[in-house]
Amino acid sequence: MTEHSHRQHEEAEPGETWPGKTWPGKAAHGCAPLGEAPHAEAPHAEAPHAEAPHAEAPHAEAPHAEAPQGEAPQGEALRALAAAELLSARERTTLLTSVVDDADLIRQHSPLMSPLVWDLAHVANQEELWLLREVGGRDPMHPEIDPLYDAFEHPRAERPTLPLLTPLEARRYGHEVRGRVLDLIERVKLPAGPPNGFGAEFNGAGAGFAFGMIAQHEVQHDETMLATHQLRSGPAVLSAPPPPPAPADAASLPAEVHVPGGPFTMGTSAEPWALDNERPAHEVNVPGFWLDTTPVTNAAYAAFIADGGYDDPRLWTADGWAHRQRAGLTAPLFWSWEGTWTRLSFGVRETVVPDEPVLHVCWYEADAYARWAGRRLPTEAEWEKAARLDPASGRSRRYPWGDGEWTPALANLGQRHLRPAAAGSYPAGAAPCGARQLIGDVWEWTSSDFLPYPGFTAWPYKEYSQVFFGPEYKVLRGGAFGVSPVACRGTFRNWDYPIRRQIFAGFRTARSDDERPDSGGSSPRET
Ligand code: AVJ
Ligand code: FE
Repeated sequence: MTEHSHRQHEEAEPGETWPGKTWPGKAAHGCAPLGEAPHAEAPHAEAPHAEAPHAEAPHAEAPHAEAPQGEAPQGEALRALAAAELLSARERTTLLTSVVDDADLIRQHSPLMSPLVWDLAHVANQEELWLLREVGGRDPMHPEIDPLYDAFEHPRAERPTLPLLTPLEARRYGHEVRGRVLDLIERVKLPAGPPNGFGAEFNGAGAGFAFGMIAQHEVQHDETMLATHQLRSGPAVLSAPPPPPAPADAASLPAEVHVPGGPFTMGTSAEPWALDNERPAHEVNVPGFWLDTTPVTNAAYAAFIADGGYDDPRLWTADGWAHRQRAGLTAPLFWSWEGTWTRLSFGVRETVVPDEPVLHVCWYEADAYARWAGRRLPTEAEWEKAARLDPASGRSRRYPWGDGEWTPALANLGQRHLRPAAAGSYPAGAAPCGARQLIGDVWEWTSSDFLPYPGFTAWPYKEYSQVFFGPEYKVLRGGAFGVSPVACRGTFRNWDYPIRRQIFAGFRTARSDDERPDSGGSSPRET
């Protein structure tokens, strides 16, 4: 596809930003000097470290109005939680890499993606680097393979040509690392630190954060591997029960909900496993706005197509129109017109379901749709305010439903279903403003560039987030059905190029208080 060949020219895959480039003693190429690489000291004895002084935290905590995180697990509870999260991530990794044969694991299903066997060994390699070496002070197990699994050394398109571990070797490596990590979790000292150790050395007070970071890394690759499965051709190998049916009130929900103007606390300094780009908590003033109650549906998106949305340059930004022309975009990725719209879903061609959120659209398509609807994409701050602000207390909560952990009744997460639920689903997970499905179902494009928050400090190294900050990447929020709850919360930030469509992304639209409703095309619910 044109779209794919175009993308092959892109460098730095955002997909591979996580713990990777600058582990101790490893030279990096390109831009940023690596002065902030994690400490590069000699191997040390396992976990005898005294608690690191909290002054090592990379930023001073500003006063903020976040919900208290009194229940943040510490000590033994943290040990159990870390082990459970790592084990559940591995169950999913194992499933995604065992439903296809070895030839399929080695094959590259799209130039946008790594062969699945690369993800498998990369996950193990990152776990070895950050947990066994950094937390546990162990020597490298197979230093010669490190460069193969450094996401910055080789773009995805190149990975099939590397002398990668075979599927058997990759599985064995993963098992060996994991066995040692489970031993380490049992024995490591997990001191109470700044919120579970963010910003503190991994061989000291930062150990708890390191385990959470690696659990989140693996589940993020589980989502990446799920996207590879969606791109792969051949008979279906994955299946899952459908999400719960839409509740009775789904059809009568208001099209949009109001969020009053005023300040709110964006980002977090209290969430124990929040990654560097989610920090610190800071106050942002967000003027009043209206937000779609649900993500934009397939039916609404089909109306945009039928109305000539793909043929009207006035609806697109200049870059968006150029991309639409070059890539020949006429409908979401995986859609095909067969007298009716059909879509390919994990190897099964099906009729597009009208009331499901639209999936596999790029930022340019989302932006054009919003203009057609007389609206715009929400900013990242608007999205987070709608999702987190509790008007009763004035505090920002962890999730739209409150501070309590996810349960399956609250949002479509965790690859339990392989599709989004109908728009209007999950009433128990609604935000105070009335918006539904802010968490789960589909990632939601926002209008915002991926930028650091005031007071940002890169941790544990610049290549996780910092090297991606700037106008080339747009922020996505909320998480999709393929995202694990351990890597999903009201503050979590994802980012990608505005042309990307293989991710599980949809969107919802917004308008400011002073922007009229229906100033442009049909609103989503009039179709
Ligand atoms: C944060 C989702 C952009 O998978 O593309 C995994 C996460 N970085 N390994 C991605 C990640 C390195 C990253 N995103
Ligand atoms: Fe990675």
